[in-house]
Amino acid sequence: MALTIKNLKINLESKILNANNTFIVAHNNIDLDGLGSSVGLSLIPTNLGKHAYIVIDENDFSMDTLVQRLIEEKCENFKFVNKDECLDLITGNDLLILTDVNKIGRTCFYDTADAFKEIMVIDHHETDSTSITGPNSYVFPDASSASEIVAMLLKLSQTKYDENVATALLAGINLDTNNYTKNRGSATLRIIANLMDRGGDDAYITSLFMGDYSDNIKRYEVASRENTEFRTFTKETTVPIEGDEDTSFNTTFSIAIAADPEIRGKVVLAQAANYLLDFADVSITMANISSRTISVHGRSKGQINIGELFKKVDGGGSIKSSATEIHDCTLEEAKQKILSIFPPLSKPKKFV
Ligand SMILES: [Mn+2]
Repeated sequence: MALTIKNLKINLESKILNANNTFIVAHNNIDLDGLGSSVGLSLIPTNLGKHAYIVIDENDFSMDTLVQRLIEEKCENFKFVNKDECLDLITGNDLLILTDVNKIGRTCFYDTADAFKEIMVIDHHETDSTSITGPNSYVFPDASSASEIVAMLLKLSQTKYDENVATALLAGINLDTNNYTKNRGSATLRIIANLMDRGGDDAYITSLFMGDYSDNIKRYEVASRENTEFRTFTKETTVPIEGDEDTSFNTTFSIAIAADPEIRGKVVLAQAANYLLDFADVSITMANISSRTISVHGRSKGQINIGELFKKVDGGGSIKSSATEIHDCTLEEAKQKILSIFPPLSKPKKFV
């Protein structure tokens, strides 16, 4: 079958009707195009009397702030689930749609693709050897964005949608075309006009990007010179040598820790930890998120397993990223508690 929106519509509708549930997932670290196209796509199963779920498996401190705001302000009525909730809902006869991505490895289902009976791909990125290909893969590299493809699909299927969905789709196109200036063909421009006719709010999208400035700048406030100190610690690395005695050497690692006396949000603390990791092997940020709770975020370049270390303070995470909360103590006490999970540390160095 030729790769056209019409064929996509026919194939998609029959797959949806044959499945119990439809799950929609974008790439990890979902962006506005992933969100806009997911929201638009979810209308198709709903219109066919089927359940549709959008899977976003990010914890609340790592999600793109623009995506978070668009979800809160425009997409509240959609069914969002995380990966675990999705796996609980699976019946054995379900459809997974990848949007804005064509590789299962770039989604949260990298290890659980087998749970779905059918997988479809709707995307605009070029494919390579690790992409999902075949008759259920609809990749249109000439489209500006996944949102453009989905807007065309909704138009073709005469699906009705409100101004919030139009805005979400427009936001996806806006992001991927750099405010409608690059990668857009005449088809893109027609879809942009159509979405604006349907109430797509470009002024809102522009304000979304402006608001990102305020969120972004806060990371530098958290990681200010006043709040941040650097320390080092050493760790032994053992090198096994075949048929000989192992040899070892000590490596010195740096850690940057920022303790901010202001009340902060988790997103900002996570962004500040990411920022500080440019300057150290491990970064920690912390601040009160309420009067009695301190939120702590850790990042590592990978040589130090930060998730493992955070287990000692009731936290969790992975080798490179972790978080925990500490209750009913001062910021300084919380800081000492976090520093104590590391090997003996050097004296602090500040750059005030
Ligand atoms: Mn995209």
